[in-house]
Amino acid sequence: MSVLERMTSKDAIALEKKYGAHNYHPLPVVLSRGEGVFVWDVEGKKYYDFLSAYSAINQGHCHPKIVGALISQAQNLTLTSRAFYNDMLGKYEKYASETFGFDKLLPMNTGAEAVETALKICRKWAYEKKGITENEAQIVVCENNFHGRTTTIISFSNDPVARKNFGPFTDGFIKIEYNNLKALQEALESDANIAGFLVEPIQGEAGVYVPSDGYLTGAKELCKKHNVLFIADEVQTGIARTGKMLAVDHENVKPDILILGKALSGGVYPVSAVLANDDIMGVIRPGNHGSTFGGNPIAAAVVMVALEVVKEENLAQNAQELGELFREEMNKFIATCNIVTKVRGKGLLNAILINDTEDSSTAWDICMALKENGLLAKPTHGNIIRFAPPLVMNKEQLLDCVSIITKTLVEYEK
Ligand code: IF1
Repeated sequence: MSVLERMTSKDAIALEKKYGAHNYHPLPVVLSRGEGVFVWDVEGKKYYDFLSAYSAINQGHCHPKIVGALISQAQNLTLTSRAFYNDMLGKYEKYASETFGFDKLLPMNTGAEAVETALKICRKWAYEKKGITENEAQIVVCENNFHGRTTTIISFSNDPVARKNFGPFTDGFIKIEYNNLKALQEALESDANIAGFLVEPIQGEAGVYVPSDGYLTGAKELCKKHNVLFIADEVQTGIARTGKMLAVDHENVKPDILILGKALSGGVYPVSAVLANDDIMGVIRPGNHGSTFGGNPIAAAVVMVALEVVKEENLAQNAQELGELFREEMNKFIATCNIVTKVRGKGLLNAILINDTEDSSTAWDICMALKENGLLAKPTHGNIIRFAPPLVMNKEQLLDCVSIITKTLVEYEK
C-alpha cells in the first residue's frame, strides 16, 4: 500500500488506535479535505465544521490567500533559526505589533509555549522592575483555567485528568475564583510578591464561561493599582472569534501582556506570539528565551496574510452579527424544549448546556447524531457542547446549521 493511498475511515481509525498514543478520544470521523466552513471525510461526506480546530480555523479551511502565502514562502525560504536574520520576521513583528497596539512581539509556535513565555517575562519583570526578591514571585490564575499542557501550566490547572501523576509541579501560582473581583482584590492585598494575573477573557474549556460585564475592566484596574501585570490569554478568544479582534476589546481593556496563537495563522501553521510594551519586553535579552522554529519566515508570511484576511473580510463584525443570530435562534428553540437549558457565548464562541447529569453521555450522543446529520461539534466537560464555526460563514449557512442542530436536539427531547 502506498502511504498516500486513500483509505476508509475504519482503517484510518484502526491505524491510529494501534500506532498512535491514546491521548485523545476523537469523534469517529476521518477528515481528508476542508474548504471554508466545510470539511469532507474520506468517504466524501460533507460536514459543517462547528469546532474550527478549537478556534484555530477562524478564517475558514484552506483559505486560498493564506495557503498561497504558505506555498510561496515555502518555495523561497522555510527556516533559518534565530542565529541569523530572515527578511520576513521584522515585517511580521511590525505588522502584528501595530495591529494589536504593542511595542514588541516575541514569536513562538504553540499556545502553551506562548503562555510559558508570558510567565517567564512576567517573573523576570517582577525581579528586575518591580523589585520582588528572586524566586519569591507569585502569579495569580483562575480556577478551571485552560492554558495548555506543559508541566508548569498544568501545575496551576485544577483538572485532575490533566494533572494526575505528572508531578512534581512548578511553584509560584495562586488560584482564585474566575469572575470574582473581590477574590482578586483580596489576593493582591494579601501578598506583596504578586507579579501578574493570568486570565482567559472567556473560559473555553470550562464550557465557554463568559464573565460578567466589567470583570476585565475591574481586573485590569486592580492590577494597575497593585503594580501587577495583567496577562490576557487570547489564544482561543482572539483573532475575531468573539466579535472583536480581541475579546478584551469588548471592554476596551489593554493587557500588559497579550498571548496569541491558533487563528493567528488561520490554522495553516503552528504560530503563537507574546506582545508587550518596551518597559516589559525589555527584560528579555539574548539567551534568555527562544525557539528553533519561532519567528520562522513561513510563520511570518502566513500570519501577516492571515491577519489581513481577518480585516479584509470583516470577520469580527460577521462573528458579532452571526453570534447574535445564533443565540437568538437557539433561545427560540430553548423556549420550546427540555433538552437544552441554556445557550451562552460571545460572537461565534458559544455553547449549549444539555439538560442531563454531568457524567451522562448525552452530549456525546448528540454530537454523534449531529455528525450523522452533517455537522461536527465536540462536547466539553459537564454535558456542554461547544459551537465555534469558522468566521467566514454566511447568514444562510448559519440558519441551515441552526436547523440541523435543532432537528437533531428534538430527537433527544424527553
Ligand atoms: C487540546 C480546550 C480549547 C487555550 C488557551 C492556551 C492553549 C489553549 C486559552 C494552548 C488550547 C486547546 C488545546 C486543545 C483543546 C483546546 C481547548 F478545550 F482545552 F479548552 F480550545 F477550547 N490557551 N486550547 O484554549 O494552546 O498549546 O494547544 O497550541 O487538545 O489540548 P496549544
